[in-house]
Amino acid sequence: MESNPQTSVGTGKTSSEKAVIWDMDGIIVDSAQHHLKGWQIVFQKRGANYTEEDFWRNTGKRSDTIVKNILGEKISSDEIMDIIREKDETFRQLMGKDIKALPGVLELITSLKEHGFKIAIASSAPIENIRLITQSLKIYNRFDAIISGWEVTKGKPNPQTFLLAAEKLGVEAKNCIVIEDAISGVTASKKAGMSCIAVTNTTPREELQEADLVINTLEKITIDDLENLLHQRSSYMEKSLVLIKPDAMQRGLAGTIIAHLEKQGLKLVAVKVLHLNKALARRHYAVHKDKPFFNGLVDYISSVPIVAAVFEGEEAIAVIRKTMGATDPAKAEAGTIRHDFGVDIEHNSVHGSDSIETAEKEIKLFFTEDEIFGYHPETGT
Ligand code: RTP
Ligand code: MG
Repeated sequence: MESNPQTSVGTGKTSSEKAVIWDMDGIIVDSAQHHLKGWQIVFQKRGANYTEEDFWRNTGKRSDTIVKNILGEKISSDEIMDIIREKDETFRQLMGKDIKALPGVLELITSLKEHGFKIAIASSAPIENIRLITQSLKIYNRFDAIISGWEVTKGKPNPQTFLLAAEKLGVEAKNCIVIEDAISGVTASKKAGMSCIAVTNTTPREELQEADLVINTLEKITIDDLENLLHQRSSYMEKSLVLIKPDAMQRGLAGTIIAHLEKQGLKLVAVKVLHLNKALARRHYAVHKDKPFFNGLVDYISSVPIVAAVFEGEEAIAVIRKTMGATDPAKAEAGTIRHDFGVDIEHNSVHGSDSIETAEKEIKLFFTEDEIFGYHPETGT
């Protein structure tokens, strides 16, 4: 018996490490027909029909979800476990005779390890299936972490499986690429804030468009393609400082403004209430120090306690500037924060950084690194 791949919990804060997280069924092996057969046998015994269409609709989902989808929510958890055990035993008997890696898989795993990528399996399958397949392909020990469907409370399309994989690997979500064939897996990877390559092994191309890259086979994927995906992603992901200005604070609009920004898909990664002193106000608005309105602006922003926040997301800076609207509320487009809540050019409710460089400087004025939490959109958990 081979030893367990490393499963220690990382800090999640390392920045240079990168990882590829593999789905197993439909990506590493073509196991669909054996799964279908296994399900058909157990469902038939219980008087339910399980068509190929049912099968494809449920692909990528965890077994307990599939049982409930077919036999109804009322079924007891003991019975669910019996059905799944029986199905998996049948599956492993059928699969055991027929384990072949899909084209390009073994070569890509070797190449990833040579190029310093960490690799994990994050599958909805039980650990017995993962062991059977990876041990028979002699790749079990190559993985730095293995997550089975039963280690999470919510299966794909919830992002938990992938977030746990990233945590075990000690690699930030934005530096992870998921390889998936199922729609639920692609959705989970995007909710986890990861890049995604979808392979059309089991699902038509047009249904996988949420992925960053859709390909027909892993044979053609190169390390350069993967590096490009990560680079593309890191250039989209931005942080921006947002201040809720005194006029909005005095009218109790902080929550409303934060909600507006969250609705744009931005994530709140740091927030505090503070009363700016003049020195901090001057440093924050230093670019305007020679403008006639500078002193008034400094007095205003330091007049009462305000909210400072950091938002993160794809092109966060542009998204926030657009959501805020023009500096002068009178010129701001309808529906923008400044149009809806701003009073005049000074009392314009909100500040947002205007470039990547200013965002970096401004965030450092208000927050230490420990106060900022990385992109970690654990939706529904
Ligand atoms: P902010 O920095 O506050 O997000 O606003 P912004 O980028 O849209 O505008 P910016 O040009 O950076 O100006 C900073 C703040 O100065 C005040 N201002 N007053 N009286 C004036 O002509 C004038 N021009 C700018 C505004 O309160 C603006 O938010
Ligand atoms: Mg500005």
